[in-house]
Amino acid sequence: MKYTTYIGLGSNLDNPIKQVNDALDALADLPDTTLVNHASLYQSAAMGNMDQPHYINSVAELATHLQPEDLLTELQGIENQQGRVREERWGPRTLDLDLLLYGDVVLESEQLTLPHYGLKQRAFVVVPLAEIAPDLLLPDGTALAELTGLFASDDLRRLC
Ligand code: ROI
Repeated sequence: MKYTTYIGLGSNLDNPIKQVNDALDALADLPDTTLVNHASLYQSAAMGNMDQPHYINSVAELATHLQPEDLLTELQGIENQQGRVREERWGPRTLDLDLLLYGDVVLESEQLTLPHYGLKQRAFVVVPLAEIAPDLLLPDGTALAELTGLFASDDLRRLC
């Protein structure tokens, strides 16, 4: 079975634009997986602990034969490859890859929660996701288009 899955990318250290672009290249190279599309890059103030640099975020759409846990392992491999050390919660990071959605799968395990727990509340996830999947329905039936209106236009700046 091939599944459509969406990955959130974020970085605010060590040349964040390059980190996100390198991560998109790495996603395109994953086994049994195709990079179908990706959103523009967006800049935003840090959510949570504000005392850190602005973030660059994007979202990628993949078509994959990998199971969710195996995909998660691959994502952690890319994070590690790009110099990520397990840093403080809410702190700055070289590269964060979040498994946002995997088909319509709803799952809560020790390793993984699907859909990603913060998805609906985060402008830096919802806005790029809506750019590439404007008609998407979340597994609970929420239309993504309903969520985009909840964020202020200055929450995010679209770069390219
Ligand atoms: N804030 C923004 N704007 N973008 C992120 O990717 C991001 N990632 C995080 C926290 C620290 C929650 N804040 C963020 O992990």
